Amino acid sequence: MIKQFSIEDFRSPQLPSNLPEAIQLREEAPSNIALIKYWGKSGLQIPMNASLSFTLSESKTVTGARAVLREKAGDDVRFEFYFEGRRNKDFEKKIHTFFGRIADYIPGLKAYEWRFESRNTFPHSSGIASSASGFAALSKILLSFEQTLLGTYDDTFASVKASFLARLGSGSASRSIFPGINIWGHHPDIPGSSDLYAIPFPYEVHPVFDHFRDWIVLIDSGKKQVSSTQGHALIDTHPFKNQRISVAEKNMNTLIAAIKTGDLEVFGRIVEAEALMLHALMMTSEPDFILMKPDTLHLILELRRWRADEKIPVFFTLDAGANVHLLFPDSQVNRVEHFLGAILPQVKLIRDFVQ
Ligand code: 2P0
Repeated sequence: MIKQFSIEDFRSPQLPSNLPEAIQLREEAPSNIALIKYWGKSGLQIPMNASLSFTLSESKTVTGARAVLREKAGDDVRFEFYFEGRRNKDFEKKIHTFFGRIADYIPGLKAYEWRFESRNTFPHSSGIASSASGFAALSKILLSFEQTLLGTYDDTFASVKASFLARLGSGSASRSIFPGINIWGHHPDIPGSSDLYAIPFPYEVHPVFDHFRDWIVLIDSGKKQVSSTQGHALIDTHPFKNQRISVAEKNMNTLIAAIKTGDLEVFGRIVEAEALMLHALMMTSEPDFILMKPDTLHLILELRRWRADEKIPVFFTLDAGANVHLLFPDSQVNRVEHFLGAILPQVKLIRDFVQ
């Protein structure tokens, strides 16, 4: 179990007086898919409920950084951010806010002038959470930077601090630091869980989840209809807010038990209930959002029919969009391929798996 850290633990010691002139770093981080959903937050990125996710393997952000020592440290972080070869001012705005939140925890940040170059291994607007992998990769760079200046941290602390920083960029990014299964947010029954950072699943995972698949069916690759900021804000005044908190807490306990024992039926029931509840919350917000498309529902209903007929362990989850994530054990790959070919023959697919 990971020991509990407080905000104070993430403050860094004083920098040495002779800093290196230039530092070059490169890190990558995968995206993740939430099974217990994070939807609703308060204060500075404090989640309303604990969430649990699978870290993916192939869908990653790769970021390089070059930091050159400034003559004198400034009051502001000086940087340029290039995404897929082009300077990206939209990302710079978000990262500027992020740096404002984390500068106190990475004291060397303002002593250098930065240039970041970043790319994703998955298609743009594919519905894969690029803010999760993007802020996780950036946070890992900041941790390597700090260790270059101050000496190496113990691996667990370095990852926990990277997760702490990543959360301040985007909540779900906190869950992209550790491989496998991550839990972010305090839960009364999970020792070591914290609102400040994610932890790796603190129990034994049943082997049925080894190399577990997440195939993302791209129903719609258009721009997101509801931004995460807007989505989280809708929960503040939502009539079902308190029920959501208690259901999420219970679902977490049931899902954890199913992951330990390998009970795929219970696993699927909870994962699908969480996906539908996320969408139900959006459909009952003020204003409301209907994010599913006809093909989303078509695929879900056909999947359920097929599953009932053939008794196969293939389940779905949804993000805040129309795309469907199919979750299943390694053993079902060929059958899922056939099923999709019959139901949505032209559809684009990203084949990923749990790291
Ligand atoms: C999740 N989502 O748990 C949920 C489920 C989307 C649906 O976290 O405002 O981009 O940056 O903390 O992490 C999307 O929200 O939100 C999200 P911010 P984030 O993955």
